[in-house]
Amino acid sequence: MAESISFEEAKQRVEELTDQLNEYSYQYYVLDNPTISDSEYDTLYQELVGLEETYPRLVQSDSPTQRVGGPALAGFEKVTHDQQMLSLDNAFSLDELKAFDERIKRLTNHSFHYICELKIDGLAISLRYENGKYIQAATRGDGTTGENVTPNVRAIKAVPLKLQEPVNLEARGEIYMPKASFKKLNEERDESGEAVFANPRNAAAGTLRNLDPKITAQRNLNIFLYSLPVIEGETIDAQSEALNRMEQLGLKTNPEKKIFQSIEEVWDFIKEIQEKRNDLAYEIDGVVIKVDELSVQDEIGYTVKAPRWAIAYKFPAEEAKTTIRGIEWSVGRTGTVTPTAVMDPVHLAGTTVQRASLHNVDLIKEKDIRLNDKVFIHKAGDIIPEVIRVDFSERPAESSPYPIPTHCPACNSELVHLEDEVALRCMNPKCPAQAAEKLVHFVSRNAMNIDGFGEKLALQVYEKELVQDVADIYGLTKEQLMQLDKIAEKSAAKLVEAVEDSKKQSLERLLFGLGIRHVGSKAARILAERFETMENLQTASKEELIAIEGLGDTIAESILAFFELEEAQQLIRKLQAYNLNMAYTGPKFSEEKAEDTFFNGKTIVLTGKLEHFSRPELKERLILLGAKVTGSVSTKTDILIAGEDAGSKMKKAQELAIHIMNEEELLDELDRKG
Ligand code: 1X8
Repeated sequence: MAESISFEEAKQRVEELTDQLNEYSYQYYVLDNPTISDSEYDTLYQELVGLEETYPRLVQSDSPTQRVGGPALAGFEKVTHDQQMLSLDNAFSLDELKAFDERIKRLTNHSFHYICELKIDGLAISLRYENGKYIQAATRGDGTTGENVTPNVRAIKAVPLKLQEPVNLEARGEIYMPKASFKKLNEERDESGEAVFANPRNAAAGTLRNLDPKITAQRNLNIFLYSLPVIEGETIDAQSEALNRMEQLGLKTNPEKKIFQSIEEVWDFIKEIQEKRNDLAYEIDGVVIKVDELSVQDEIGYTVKAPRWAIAYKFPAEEAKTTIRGIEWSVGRTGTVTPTAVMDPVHLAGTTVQRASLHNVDLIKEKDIRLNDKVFIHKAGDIIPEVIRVDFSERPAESSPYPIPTHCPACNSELVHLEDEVALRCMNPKCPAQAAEKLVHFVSRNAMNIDGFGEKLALQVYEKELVQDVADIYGLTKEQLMQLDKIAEKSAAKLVEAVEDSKKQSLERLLFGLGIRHVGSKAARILAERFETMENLQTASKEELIAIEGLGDTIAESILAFFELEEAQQLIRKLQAYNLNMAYTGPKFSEEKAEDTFFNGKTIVLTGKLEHFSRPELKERLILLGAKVTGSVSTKTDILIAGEDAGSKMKKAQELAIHIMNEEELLDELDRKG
């Protein structure tokens, strides 16, 4: 289609698609009100990608394809804020709020209102738009100078690339990670052996300060804007008006806001919000109370640090106090040694808590946590129990600093504290704790998914020395299994069968099961689909790995490092000797792929109107068959698939004597079996 229309027509269509897609995105991410299906969106998106590939000059700065365009950065540049980004004074009680109210009434004789908004627990951000186009995002930094995080923030879908009107403005707000996304991210990180984030705020900060916008794009950050320090050519009279104006322009604001006459009404609102706090999809740490009228705000003025016309009421943290009874050290499958505090059971935010992750040794030192200390605990992101601080006033006189282990609790080899890591690590590749955890992981549901082979059994066969590494489970006999606790002949036979069956599992499960650092189940699937066999992956170059959408440098490097290890090569040979399947047999293109398809490895260009396929549909199908689909005809092109009204691409293909295929032939080829 694209080729049969003129440049001018393509230009018009690109602009139309860009606007349309931005509008859908706005409805979905800002208004939380999707108006088309994901697949409809995707079809339009792919059409835009196709046109932009053909005519790169037509790519608009606000094109949705530009959200994750750029390369990873080397570092962040500094941005000086035109107006300082101030902090807020805090209040912790009704009395403090009343004092705030009285102070304000001393500073103005005018009547005014209070506007209440939620205090989002995220990272302050400043966004700038010129002519309605997104041009810059900067972190708060020290209030005067922040960091330029423009590419990362562009990857956040709730940030519009273009406003509803061509205005120049600066808006400020808070970037946050929803609780559910935080939970999911940490589960994935845990699964792939990466350090988990302590709370949603840290996860958001870590994501935003990451140099690769691709990572930001994967992480589901979100935003609420709450102030409009600059909007050129307009007069805004009140905070409530600023919020409405931002909403009108397409900037996402928080719906929970209300205007009141008195501080008593404000207090009722605070109580109401406190009740709902745990039901919100994101973390808040209080309510911000502002004088609504800007003329009164100006009259009241500022201290050096904060406005006098606003205050943050901070919720009392949901905390509990208990006693540390012990610290357990566990060795993960990648050798990280992590401490867990064991405490007297205590009730906290709806559950009984007895254990809290201490994350790493540095945290124990930092907070100076000792045995028998009384500590305050809370739940990060409403989910994860954490030790906040020690109550030093109750520390027993005879207490001494907690001795950090120097040797692995499982194998006694010396622990190391790697330069760039917070974790203590056992470097012994034969460490039994690591091996046992590796085995637990290998048989687990998302890996080889061996029926009946749970964690307990995995630990038992390891302890009984029936296996040394994951490959050994394929040599287990019924008789050996019957020696174990609670395993009768029948279940032993079933287990042997389940183990045997698992040899057929598709490559991605094996890859994930091997526990390569940073390779979670998602990355494993991408790798398996792309490389198809273990051998292809083992011989892949760094360039090939990095080129894959959805994989970053870290994963690529980790894969290369893994396959270079002699132990890894040996393990794979051993698994091969047991006849494990080492190819991708996953869903989707398995039937077609199993046959040596005609399109595999070919570079293909699509042109003209096709009767039976939409362009994106066909493109995806061809890619799944191993083809590379590009936008323009060159000497590298193997096949031009030409529909009705094919234009310049057809001509060029003829000149270059490239194989031209019509829709009929295409259908024949796709239907061909064997
Ligand atoms: C910080 C925050 C403000 C608001 C919400 N969340 C925050 N973290 C708001 O005004 N709705 S204002 C603010 C500040 O001025 N430092």
